Amino acid sequence: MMEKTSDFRVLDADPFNGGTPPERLAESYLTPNDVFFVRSHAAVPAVDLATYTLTVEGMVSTPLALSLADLSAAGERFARRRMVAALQCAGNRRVELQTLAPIPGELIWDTEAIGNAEWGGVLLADVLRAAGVALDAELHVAFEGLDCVSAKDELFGGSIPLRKALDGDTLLADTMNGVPLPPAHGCPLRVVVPGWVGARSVKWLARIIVQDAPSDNYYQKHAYKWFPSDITAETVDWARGMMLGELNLNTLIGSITPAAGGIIVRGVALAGERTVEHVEVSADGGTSWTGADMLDPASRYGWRRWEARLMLPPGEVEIAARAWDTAAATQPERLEAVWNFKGYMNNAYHRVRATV
Ligand SMILES: Nc1nc2c(c(=O)[nH]1)N[C@H]1C(S)=C(S)[C@@H](COP(=O)(O)O)O[C@H]1N2
Ligand SMILES: [Mo]
Repeated sequence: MMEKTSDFRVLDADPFNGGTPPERLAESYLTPNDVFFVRSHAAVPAVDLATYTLTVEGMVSTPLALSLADLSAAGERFARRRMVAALQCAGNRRVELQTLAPIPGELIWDTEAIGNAEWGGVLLADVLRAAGVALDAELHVAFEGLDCVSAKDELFGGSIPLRKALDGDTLLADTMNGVPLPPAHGCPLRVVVPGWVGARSVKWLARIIVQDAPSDNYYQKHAYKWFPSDITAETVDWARGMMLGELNLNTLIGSITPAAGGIIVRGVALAGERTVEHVEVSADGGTSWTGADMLDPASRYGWRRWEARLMLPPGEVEIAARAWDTAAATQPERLEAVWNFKGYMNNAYHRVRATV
């Protein structure tokens, strides 16, 4: 794909899926668009910008049909906002879980499926208010994209509770790092649900439906559900399980480079809707820890890069990293503690082997 760098890690050519190589993960605060991960369940849809319309329908008093001009005319109907937010696929770090048991039919991501961007657009809350949405905490806001997943004979979609949609942070974004959304990332318009799994940030957005239940879409009702560790592909009841929403606390090691007398470890950390307070690394399996320097200020939705220097004798070593959030919570030590048969939300200590 022309829009990506030559070192972009392609996991699947059709539909196009891939992400950031680990050595570039913590390179910059904002992930450049040409190395930002792509998770798409179908081909990029052809969108005619001249006739493109976003509809807002369902349980609203004034259904809307908005053109791109309606949405983007600065300061006219809707105030424009900018927000830095990390986006992460719920399946990121699945490769480690697969060492416990096979996870068939899923993309086997290492750490590629995460990025941090500055998104620009209008607030979903403002658009919902303009449509006269009922202020009922039990409602849901469903999104539908323009990409048709042929195997499912269905457009991609999903939903979030109305309380999240009205939180004043969820964006209908038309820019990414200061330029119009690239085609692979949802041009001309996508949802950005900050702090939540990437699947709810529907790309190529065409319809918003306010309704009294979560979306019936396959990607809400079936995929992107979390099941307890004792549930298997054979025993699963798809009507059960938890629809994934907020992201959990996680830290990812990007690069490990030699330094005088040891190594420098760099990575990123994020905490869903909370804030990353601290990151630490261990070279002895978690018995002792060294605090990392935080390279970015505390942020609610943006990630924080970190860097740690470890003095080590020459040899093979396994580095483990964990983060702490503002509730003084940290990550589970072992992969077994986070196992679920679909391989979502792995936030066990991140362990990477290196040679000093
Ligand atoms: N329309 C549409 N929106 C979508 C998807 C999709 O396949 N189609 N994939 C979702 C998933 S699972 C993720 S993780 C994010 C990825 O966003 P990105 O490709 O911009 O990184 O988009 C979400 N929005
Ligand atoms: Mo995803």
